[in-house]
This record gives sequence, structure tokens and C-alpha cells, in this order.
Amino acid sequence: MKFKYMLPATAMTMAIASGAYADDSSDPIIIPIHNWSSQIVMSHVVGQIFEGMGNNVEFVTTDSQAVYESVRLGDVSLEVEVWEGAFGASYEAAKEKGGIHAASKHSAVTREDWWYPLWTKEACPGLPNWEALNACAAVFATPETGDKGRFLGGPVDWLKHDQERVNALGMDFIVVNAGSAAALWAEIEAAEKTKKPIVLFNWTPNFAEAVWEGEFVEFPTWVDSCNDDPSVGPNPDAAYDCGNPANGYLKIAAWDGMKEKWPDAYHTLTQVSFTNPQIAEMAKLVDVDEMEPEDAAAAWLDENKDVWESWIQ
Ligand code: TMO
Repeated sequence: MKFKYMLPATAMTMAIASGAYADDSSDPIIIPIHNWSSQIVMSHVVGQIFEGMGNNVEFVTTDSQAVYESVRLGDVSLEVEVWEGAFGASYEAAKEKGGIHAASKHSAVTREDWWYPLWTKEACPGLPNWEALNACAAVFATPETGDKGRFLGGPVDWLKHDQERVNALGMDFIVVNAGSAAALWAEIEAAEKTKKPIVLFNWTPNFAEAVWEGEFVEFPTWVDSCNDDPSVGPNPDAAYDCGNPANGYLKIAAWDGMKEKWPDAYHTLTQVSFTNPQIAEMAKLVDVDEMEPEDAAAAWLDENKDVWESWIQ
């Protein structure tokens, strides 16, 4: 990997001066990267900390669901953002097979769900209630969706099961998936010009909350087995009839073999924990300030030494 950005100087100096970190294998720690900004920046933040400790690091772009099988098999070493709503099921399935565990849990509390910018409420005053949203479905109709409302979902690999939810709750909506996270932001920006009502997928922590005031749609409350057990949730005959967790976890997953192969990097990974504002800031550096993820990570590390320096043994 190219060293085109500044390494965290303090960690680097410490490693050289103390001769520490010799326990770690010189094989690269492989960090997977996905398709939303905070995950990409955070991956580089953690990677640059490891590099500062003298480790080799490689980044690979991977599917955000299949990655849990890759971590389990040791093909990639870790995953910095395991969102309960989007990836809880894939993570748990891999964990059950063995080879992957949670090395840390961020202090951030997460939510991923249907969301609207606040101006949408004028056209649909019963919001945020989902039944009120459904009564307003026609407000969200487009040529593409006929007389049904259009819900703009995230990229398909986030696997939100939105169409299943629409079916299970008998909603008059059609789900259209965006090709990228950037397409979601472009859609809000375009709607803002005329204050057009829209409903789309969004999440927190994210940069968006500092840019557009908005609210999540309140669906039937999430219950753990809602997506597996039809009898759970308001529709006794269908799964996927709940909202996503409103207070979801955000974990860091690691390959079980990491502890033995890179014990010092692993120890540091177990210390990593970010807050909602810290994660929103990482996304903002890319999505608002238009920095390259590597540069955003270097800038974040430079500004926040008090947060991460103590994570290095
Ligand atoms: C997986 N995501 C945070 C984009 O919802």
C-alpha cells in the first residue's frame, strides 16, 4: 500500500523507540471496505493506527453481507462497522458457524430505517406513524410507481427487506433501490429545491442529520425474531412486519485467529470504540467536505489524538 498520507506520528515514534509490537506477524492485516462513508473512513482510521504501530495493512472492497463469511474464514481480518439493523443476521449466522467474534462494541447507538426530510410532513401530517405514511402513499407516487408511493431504498447489498415489509404490512408502496449512498443524498438535495415530499432509507450516525432535519418513520417496534418468525409482529402470517431496531448496536467483528497472529493490533482493536458524533464527523469529512477517505482518516486522527492514543499498548 502507498504511503501517500501522514502516518500518526506519535504512534510511529513510540513503536520505533520502544521496539514494541514485534509480536505481530508481518503479514498484512486485511481490512474490508464497503459502500458508505463512515465505514470507509473508519477502516482507514483503524488501518492507519495499525500502520503507525508498524503493521502492514491492506484494504479490499467487499460485499457488506458476504464479508462476515470472509472474516470467519480469515480471508479478511476484521469488520469495523457491524450495524445491527443491516448486518446483525449475517454476523450472527457466521458467528454460529465459528471463526468470528465481537472484538469491541462502539458506544454509538444506531438506527437505520425509512426516513423523510421534515418538509414532507406538510403533505402528510400524521407522520412519523407508518399507517399515516401509508394513507399518504399517493403523495409519493411517481411515473415509475404508478398510483403507489415510491420508497427509495439503499443499495441492495444492505439487504433491508423493504419490499418484504411493504408486503407484510399491506402498504401501497413500491421499493426502488438506489445504486449508491450518493444517490440517496442527491435525491434529498433535489427534493429540497421544491420541498417535494420524499421517503427514503437513511441512518444514524451519519452526516445527513447535520445537513437536513428529518425523522424516521415509526413502524411496529422491532422484536428480535420478527424477520424469522411470522407469528411475531402485527401480521401473524408474515415475517418482516416490524421496523428496524431503533436503538441498534454497532460492533467491531474480528477473525478468531487475529488475536494470535497480530496480538498487539488485536489488543488495540478491542479498545476501539466510537461515539455517534465521532462517526457522523468521519462521514462528513467525505460527504460534505469531499475529502478522500484516506485523507479524512489522517485528518481525523490528527484532530483526535486524545481519543485514540491510549488504545495503543
Ligand atoms: C449500513 N448502513 C449504515 C448504510 O445502513
